[in-house]
Amino acid sequence: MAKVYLGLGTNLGDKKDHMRLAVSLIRERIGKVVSQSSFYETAPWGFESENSFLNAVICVETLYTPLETLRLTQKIELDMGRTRKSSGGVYHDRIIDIDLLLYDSLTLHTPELTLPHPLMTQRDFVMRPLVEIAGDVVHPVLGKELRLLFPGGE
Ligand code: PH2
Ligand code: MG
Ligand code: MG
Repeated sequence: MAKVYLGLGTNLGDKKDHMRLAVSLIRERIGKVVSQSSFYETAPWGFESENSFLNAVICVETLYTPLETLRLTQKIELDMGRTRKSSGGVYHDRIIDIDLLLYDSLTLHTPELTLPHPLMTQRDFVMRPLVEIAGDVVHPVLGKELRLLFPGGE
């Protein structure tokens, strides 16, 4: 069984509802949700929008490979009504975004998927919830506990 950390984000409509639905679809389709952070209200990062985000991180135990997990999360995004996909660092408002952050201590570089998520340590909206549930997990590339990589952590 692999432990995968997923980052969830939404900035449209009933955000709490979208978060709860995403978590239950992940539980049904991907595996047991073994921990879940609080929901954090955050300002849009990397683009302008009047819609603030709700962000959270969950840890899921799964039998799926990283690429299978990616495809399953993308299908959940589509089924929940996500229309536009971010590409080339251009972001849009969204009903739900599910990102693979860490998959055990695996490092992976493919056109479809890079693990750990290459931008995660730069994003407070990822690191704050991630450190809440996985502060003692070691970043597979940087070799440090996550709580040491987050400015607010100690
Ligand atoms: N996701 C992005 C870009 N910017 N900002 C916040 N606050 N939360 C997000 O989840 C987020 C973002 C790309 O997926
Ligand atoms: Mg994202
Ligand atoms: Mg995404």
